[in-house]
Amino acid sequence: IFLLYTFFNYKEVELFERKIDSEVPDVIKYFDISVVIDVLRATSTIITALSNGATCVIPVSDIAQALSLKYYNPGYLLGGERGGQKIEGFDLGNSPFEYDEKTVKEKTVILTTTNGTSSILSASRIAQKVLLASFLNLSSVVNMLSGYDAYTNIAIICAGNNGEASYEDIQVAGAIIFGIVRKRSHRLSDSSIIALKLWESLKRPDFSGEHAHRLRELGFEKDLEFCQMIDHFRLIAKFENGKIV
Ligand code: 3SL
Repeated sequence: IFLLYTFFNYKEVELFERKIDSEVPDVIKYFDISVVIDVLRATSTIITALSNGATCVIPVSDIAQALSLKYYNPGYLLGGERGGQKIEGFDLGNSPFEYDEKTVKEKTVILTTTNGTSSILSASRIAQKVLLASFLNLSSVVNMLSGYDAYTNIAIICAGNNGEASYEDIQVAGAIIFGIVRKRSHRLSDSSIIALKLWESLKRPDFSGEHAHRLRELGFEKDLEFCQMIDHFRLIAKFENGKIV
């Protein structure tokens, strides 16, 4: 059976990790695939950077690590945010509009964000393969996942918002599940059913959650409009060997 499990925020992944460590000591990677979603805005921004020709994006969880990577690789672009705002001394923030072709083509980007980059790193500890999703590359992700065999188990990891669920991330999770369940037999966890039912009731992005409000207050209205664009890009973004390509 094709299994789909949804985490509503990446801190849940850490709890899950502890649980499988104690219950199943010799299991190294529990899921075949994990799909990380931080639609506002990390995965939307990374997918934009790669679509605009960035060589790769290196996700790191903390600022010190990002700065040290930049120190040893001055040619890399250093991007990221805390509290939604560009970090002092960094080349770029976390708005997809900053990652245009002129800026990122053939460049390696180091990125650190509040929830998104940590979610990607957590995902790689529980799954063999890690993909990134957003509304921007929705159909590419659905098509890829639908092609896996019947024994595949998939974790959809919503980055969430500082340990809370994010309304917008769960919509993307629901849209992915909606795409898959029409194509093949499946079994869904309860959290996946919740995400699916949410998307079935909405049918289009509704960016009215807490994080969207905060970004609006910070003046990122255009980012919100952009991140709602379904299938703006055809792209599969994978995290492997420490890099998103
Ligand atoms: O938490 C994150 O990773 C960010 O994407 C948050 S923000 O949209 O830049 O505020």
